[in-house]
Amino acid sequence: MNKMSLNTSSAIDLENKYGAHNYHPLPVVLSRGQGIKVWDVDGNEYYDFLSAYSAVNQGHCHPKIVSTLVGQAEKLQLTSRAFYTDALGEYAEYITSLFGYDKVLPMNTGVEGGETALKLCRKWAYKVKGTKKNEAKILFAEGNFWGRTLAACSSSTDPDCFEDYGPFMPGFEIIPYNDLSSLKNALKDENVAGFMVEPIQGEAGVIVPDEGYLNEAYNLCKENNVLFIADEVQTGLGRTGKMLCSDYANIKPDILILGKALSGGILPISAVLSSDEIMLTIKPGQHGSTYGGNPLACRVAQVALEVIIEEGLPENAFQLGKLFREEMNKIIQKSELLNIVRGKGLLNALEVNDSPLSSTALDICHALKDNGLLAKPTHGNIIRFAPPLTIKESELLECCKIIERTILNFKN
Ligand code: IF1
Repeated sequence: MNKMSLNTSSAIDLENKYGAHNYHPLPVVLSRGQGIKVWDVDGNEYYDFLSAYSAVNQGHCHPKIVSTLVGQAEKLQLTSRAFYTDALGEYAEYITSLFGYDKVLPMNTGVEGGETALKLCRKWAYKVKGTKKNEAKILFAEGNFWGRTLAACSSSTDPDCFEDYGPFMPGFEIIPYNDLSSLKNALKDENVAGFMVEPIQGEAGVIVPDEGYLNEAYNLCKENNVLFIADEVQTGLGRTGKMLCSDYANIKPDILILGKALSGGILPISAVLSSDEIMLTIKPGQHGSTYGGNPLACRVAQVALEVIIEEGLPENAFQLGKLFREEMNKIIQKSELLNIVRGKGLLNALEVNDSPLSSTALDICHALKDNGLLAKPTHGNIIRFAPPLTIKESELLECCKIIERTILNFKN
């Protein structure tokens, strides 16, 4: 690892001295971003292959999104939902017609989207399905990750997420991911009201389920009058090579959760989309948030979606994702260090041929950083690669060369 400059080390010291230690960042101090690149405080340039965990699909500081942000910020930023604004209705019409739903409930972070979806599911169970009050159950898949709230921790199977945060939310049940028989079995319980699932499990290590799993899971839920809730916070908005990862399965989730790139990485914006039957079970005053649906977020989200469409980002992710996996497979052939590459679109992961308890994947990420590319391991021995979807073929090939050079020169 290169020796740290004073700028870098002083910034790291400050953050460590005064900031909570709830992360262990790579030793790089970023100060500027543009498109697929970021620069550190010493002016070193890096390709960003994390995209803030798929929040920066449109590239850093996208000019169209920034100018919309600035324009609205100078006009009206936040009123609360105590009043109407000229931005929310237009945005709500735009996003509901874009994804084909009756209504949107605007929130801020992805986990608030998840919480909202689960509250809608429970309300719908009691008010529409007729489940006995406080008996509704919701299914989650092993390895799921949908945020850091106590409800999210209650559905987690990762000790780092739930340890010492009990007691946990009742009514949550965990079934294996990518396992239709366990879902079928769990659905025999008439109190099950919903199944919340990621079409590809991001944090678990970019786990792509078998062809047909999502479609069949959706059908099983339909047959049992159970809501299929798609958490597309990370997989949505072009990341996996389609506008939604659910599109590969030709399914229309009963509740769709979006976040991250819904703002192009400019500010926290999430959205929950659903039908009138489900959405209108929540009456005025029964759910909300100070910032949810604020005019700044509405204008930014709408232009962030327009950019995804106008610039053909899902199609670009589809094509360049294939190229990336082809290039990674060539490296795998040349190196003992790597097992496999997996993913869809530009959500991919390399599995390192070492114990998940080893630091090899992290050490490789340090070496990648020294070679000008930023990536981070998810669990243990898996490195996630997720550049902004605006990346060009020539840039992707340049990054594949950086990854190849790093892997072939890597000394444990
Ligand atoms: C962290 C992980 C990724 C998500 C899915 C909901 C949320 C997330 C599928 C919640 C958030 C973020 C959270 C961030 C790191 C990152 C992450 F490593 F934590 F698991 F991407 F994989 N659904 N994921 O991936 O959205 O509330 O954060 O806006 O907490 O460390 P949020």
